[in-house]
Amino acid sequence: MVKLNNGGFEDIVIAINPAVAEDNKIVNNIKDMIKEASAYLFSATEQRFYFKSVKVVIPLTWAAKPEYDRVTIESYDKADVIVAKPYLKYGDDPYTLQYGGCGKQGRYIHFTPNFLTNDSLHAVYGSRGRVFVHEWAHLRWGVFDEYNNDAPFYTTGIKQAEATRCSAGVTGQYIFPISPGKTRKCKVESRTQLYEAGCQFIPDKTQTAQASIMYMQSLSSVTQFCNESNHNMKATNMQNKLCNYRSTWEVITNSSDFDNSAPITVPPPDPTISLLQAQDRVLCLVLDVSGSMASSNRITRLKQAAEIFLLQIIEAGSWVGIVTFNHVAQIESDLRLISNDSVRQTLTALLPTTANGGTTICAGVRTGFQVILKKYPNTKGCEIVLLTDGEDGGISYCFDEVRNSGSIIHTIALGPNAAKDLETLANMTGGLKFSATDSLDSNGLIDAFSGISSESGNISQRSIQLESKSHSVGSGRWFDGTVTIDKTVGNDTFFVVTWNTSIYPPGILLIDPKGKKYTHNNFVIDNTNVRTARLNISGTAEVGDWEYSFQNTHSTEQIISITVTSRPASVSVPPVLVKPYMNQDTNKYPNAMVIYAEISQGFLPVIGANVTAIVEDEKGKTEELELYDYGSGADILMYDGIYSRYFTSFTQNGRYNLKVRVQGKDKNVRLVRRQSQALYIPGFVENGVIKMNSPRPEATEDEIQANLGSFSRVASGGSFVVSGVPSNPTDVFPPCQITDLEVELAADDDEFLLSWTAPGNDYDVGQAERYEIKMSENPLELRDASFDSATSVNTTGLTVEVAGVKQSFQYKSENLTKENGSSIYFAIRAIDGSNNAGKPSNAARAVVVFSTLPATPTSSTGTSTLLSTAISPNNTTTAHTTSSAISPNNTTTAHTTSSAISPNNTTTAHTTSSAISPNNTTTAHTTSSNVKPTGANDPEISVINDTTKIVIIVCASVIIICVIVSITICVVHKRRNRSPQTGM
Ligand SMILES: [Ca+2]
Ligand SMILES: [Ca+2]
Repeated sequence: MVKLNNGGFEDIVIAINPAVAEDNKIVNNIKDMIKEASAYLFSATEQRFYFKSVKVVIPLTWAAKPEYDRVTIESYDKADVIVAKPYLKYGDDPYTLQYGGCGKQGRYIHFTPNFLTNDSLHAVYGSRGRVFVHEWAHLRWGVFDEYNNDAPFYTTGIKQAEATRCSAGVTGQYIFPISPGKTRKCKVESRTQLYEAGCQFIPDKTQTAQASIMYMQSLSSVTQFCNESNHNMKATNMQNKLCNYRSTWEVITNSSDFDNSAPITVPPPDPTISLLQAQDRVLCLVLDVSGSMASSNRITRLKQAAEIFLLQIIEAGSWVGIVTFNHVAQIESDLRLISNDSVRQTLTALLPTTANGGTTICAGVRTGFQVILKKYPNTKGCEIVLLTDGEDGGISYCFDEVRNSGSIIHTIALGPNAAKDLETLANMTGGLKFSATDSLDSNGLIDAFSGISSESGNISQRSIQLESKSHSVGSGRWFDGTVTIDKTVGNDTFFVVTWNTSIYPPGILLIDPKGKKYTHNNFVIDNTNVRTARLNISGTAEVGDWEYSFQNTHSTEQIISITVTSRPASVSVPPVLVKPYMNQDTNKYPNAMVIYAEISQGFLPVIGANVTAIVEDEKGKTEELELYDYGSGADILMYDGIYSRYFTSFTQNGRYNLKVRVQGKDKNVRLVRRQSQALYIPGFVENGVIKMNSPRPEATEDEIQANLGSFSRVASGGSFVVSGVPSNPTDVFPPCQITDLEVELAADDDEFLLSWTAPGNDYDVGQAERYEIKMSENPLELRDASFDSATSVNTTGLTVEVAGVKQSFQYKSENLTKENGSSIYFAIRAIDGSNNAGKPSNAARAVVVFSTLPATPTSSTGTSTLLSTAISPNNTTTAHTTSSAISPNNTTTAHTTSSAISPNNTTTAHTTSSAISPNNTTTAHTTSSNVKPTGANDPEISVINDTTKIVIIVCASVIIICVIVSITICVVHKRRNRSPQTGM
């Protein structure tokens, strides 16, 4: 919860992972880094922002020191910056996990201990303070990298390529390493018009370029972000793609931080760095036992769910107390150390089973504090799990106490009447927020309790939910399913079955992957009104598919549920984890929500999983939605392990809760190079001498492709609150912005091939009705304000696919002026059946590049102006007849022939009035038809008429020999010599 106070960022939390070995150098270097970063940021932001205070959270695994304060609401899981080892042995690249798009805050910055302690890395990343500012801009302002490891070069014309960078004024040399110490100049490949693979841009160590921090903060001259005047719009980087060709400084100046600040005239003070140490987990359950808890079986479900928490979720070594409350509060148990199973059992026996009286939430919270204060001098860093189903207008009376307590309050709202202010307690303390309905089909209360695991970063002890499912099962009927136990989990595995009516358990059959059977005889049955059967698998559970079958032996239909939890199998192998979250936790209709699920093993993204979000409203109505990691719609990056989707199916006002199910089927965990990192500089040119750094260490495929096998996960994503939903909603949700538009010049014709992922009727769900495509030489014209007035592309014949489907469209540019190296930008938007128009897409860039013609005897050469002009399908205006000498893409005779005979080909006689006039209008069509050899007015260009055929014969007879000779190589040459360039 970083605050901005008069330009100073306060309360930035940097947390060290408990697995990092104690090293004071890490802490000392963090202090130096922040101090340097503050001054650098202050100057880079024109004296607007600096770092005022930072809290470093030391893990409990480090020795205690008197200068360490106790943590309050800070935790590893919520930290802005984490210090943790990379999962693989390589990879000290600092990076920021970004998921929300341009201008949106990221999740965290990750530094490795080696990055913070190994000074030799300064040569490749620059000083740590500068790197921190680079990452901070990612995290805080949602700007993106201005380099691109995947597209390191872009073309600017014939045999001309440039390094992807900002500003373009950064100077250097393009070199190709041959052997250690030996380099040569890079070549531009004619096929791509880019530098060959392996070519590196080596910047001059000394230069004058002042921008940009998001490109190469390590250059001593770089002290600024790229701004409107020096931003490089041609660079094929994420900043241009995701921020629509705006400079990083423009994005920063559009932030709310900028609105809430002003230039500071005096130098800012040095940052204050405080050191806090994490402590043992101390938690008190504060449970509502008011009269309303007796309805809808709530008190029984509370016991079922709280039992799962006490027996299966809370980590060994934690301290737990229990308080119940109605109009008054009562201590059921003082803090007990979870040292063994009998303590867990003792605590569950103290869970409430009866309910009556009123609801006084503040009394419950205060008594929870009392329980903690009996053992500790204050409540800092302690947690309260507050469950209530009741209305209580008096919550605000204890807001101040809660705020001053330094404790974290997690809230669980049960049923539709839980107090509206409840979440405020969680919001002010950084606690989790859950809601559970009275619908038994959803297992919501068990999911809520299962989601309250420690945020210390010590995942080796974490309980992980593998399955959570409920079904209404008819008398005598079966409820079957499969749970996959993968090799990253398996310790302390519990299968829990609950039912809601019969006093006897249902028939239970559970078969492990080796065929071993478990029945109700193996389960511990609680035949009191709690109705739970629990099986704890001893040792490490067998890896593979566990099949379960439950038969309802009761005379009437009843709800049966299964919950499976487990802990990691080994301290050395991180488990696959699922973290669901939303873009916001309160939403006003008609804004859309975005649902995310981050799936990872260690810091590796897990890709290829089936991810389903289940959103339930207060009345128990559920909506299921697949989440995707394809880099379209709500998902900004493909294959980063963050699966995303818009959610707009709001049925009513109030709380909604989110649950995510994940199934991985024999998928590999794959390392995707993290975006939003600091650039690894291959070397510098110093006084004309190239000095290379050691090459960037890369993990091998074998190391990355650790086969994960199948896995199952279920995770609660907490709750959100929606207001303003009308009683009879109409369609107000437009198709989402298309973010993955790409364009290339089709290789064998004078056509642009546009491709993108179809948006939906409502953002990325459903099916839109039509598209609008615009084009311009200036991408800025294709933004919202001027999109309508930009030149339209005729989209006749273009149909709309269902959301998520990759589709393409070939567009024939009749009259397009194309100078060599000129850029043409396209943008697209979708419109739904209710005329809601989506935002214009990213502007995709095509670079028109014609290469020099090879000196073949029959082809036109660079000096053969007339011929090349006449046959060039790309040169449609007289203005270009001269430049076209070198510009046609007819590099083989076969091609020139086909160009010459193309009925679509325009001739020198044709002067186009508009530089970028597409064939969308009748004018364009007329123009085009005017220059046809036939002079036909039919705009249908696909028909070859008689006159054309004559032309074919004439042309063919003139150059027939060449056709024969070169027919087999023409395709190859064409592709080599004409180079489509995509914008990204
Ligand atoms: Ca993604
Ligand atoms: Ca719609």
